[in-house]
Amino acid sequence: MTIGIGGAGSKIAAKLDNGAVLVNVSETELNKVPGGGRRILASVHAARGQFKGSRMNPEIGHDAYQSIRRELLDMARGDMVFSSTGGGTGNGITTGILNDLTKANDIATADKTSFGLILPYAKLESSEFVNNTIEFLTEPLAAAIDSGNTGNIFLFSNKKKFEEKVSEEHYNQQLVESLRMFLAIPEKNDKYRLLDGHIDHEDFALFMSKPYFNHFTYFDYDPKKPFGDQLDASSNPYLLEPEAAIEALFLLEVPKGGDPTLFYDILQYFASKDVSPIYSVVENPDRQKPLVTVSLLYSRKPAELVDDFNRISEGHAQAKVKKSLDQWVELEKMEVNLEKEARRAVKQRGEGEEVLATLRRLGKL
Ligand SMILES: Nc1nc2c(ncn2[C@@H]2O[C@H](COP(=O)(O)OP(=O)(O)OP(=O)(O)O)[C@@H](O)[C@H]2O)c(=O)[nH]1
Ligand SMILES: [Mg+2]
Repeated sequence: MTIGIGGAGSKIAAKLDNGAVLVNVSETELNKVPGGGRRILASVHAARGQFKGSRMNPEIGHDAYQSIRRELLDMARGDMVFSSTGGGTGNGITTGILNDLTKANDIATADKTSFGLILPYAKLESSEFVNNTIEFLTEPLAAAIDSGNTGNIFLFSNKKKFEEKVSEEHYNQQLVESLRMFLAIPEKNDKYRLLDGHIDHEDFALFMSKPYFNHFTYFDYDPKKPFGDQLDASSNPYLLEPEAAIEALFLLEVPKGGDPTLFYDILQYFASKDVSPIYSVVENPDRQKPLVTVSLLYSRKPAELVDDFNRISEGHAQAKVKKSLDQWVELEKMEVNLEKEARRAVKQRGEGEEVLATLRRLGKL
């Protein structure tokens, strides 16, 4: 089952799963979402009906979480939850879920909840969205991951949507299709002739239950070129860029009669990174060229996470993100950020390292 919370979360969950449970504090918003299954209206203390959203205020969402807490926690077991991090409803309610997971003991593998989070594109989106996101990443999300009680976290980005001016509907469709490629791995193992390795539903569920960030991608694999170069050039544009992988999984689909030994080079690449992936190789008669679907699990500390978010924002948005950091992140983390900012500025102006040294001496860094 899939759960969609707030505007973005509901629209994306409903596209992925016709039986998705959709949650909002606004009846109007709930009724507008096409597809999906059951609707749950979380109650805020409104005098006359609930037709408004949380107006970008996560406190309202968090408040409303109390009214659906038990039901939602129950449903979220072994499930995938979608939400944006910028608005009030999705952020507030998902914060509630994450805080409760952080406090829980011994969540079984099969009961872990994975999260699909939609991050704003700070360069063009409002600073409320940016502030809410930074608070969400550094506090409830970081704590929940540290507790080891979540499953995979997928950090979707709206960068491509804004840069390429894609309609919301179309973008959601592309994002969901991309996610489907990854989620289809166990079914493809059932459906196609297995040539080597094996990823069954249990293996896949175990992988999904690990408390790391998941960056998955897929591309036509050219066995004559180094796998690593192709992987680096093919990161998924709907997700934040990955960091060094801790664990990995891949499915290689080769055409009919294709070479079933191509995967050894991929294994070797991962071995050079000290990663032993789980994998499988199948024969897909519909393919003309080998296709590989890869997933990397990686870990980030809160400050680094904000930095990743910062990196996709670019240009003048840096200032906006930094202003928000002043509010939310302790001094130590900010210093790291200032140093980076200074480095970037110095490089841009073509000045040398000595400027940095001077700034440091003056106590500006
Ligand atoms: N990709 C994508 N992003 C969306 C969509 N709808 C909203 N967003 C993004 O999500 C953020 C806003 O969050 P919403 O999900 O609309 O907010 P909410 O959780 O409903 O909270 P409130 O509206 O404040 O009550 C912004 O970054 C938007 O760009 C969508 O359908 N697709
Ligand atoms: Mg909304």
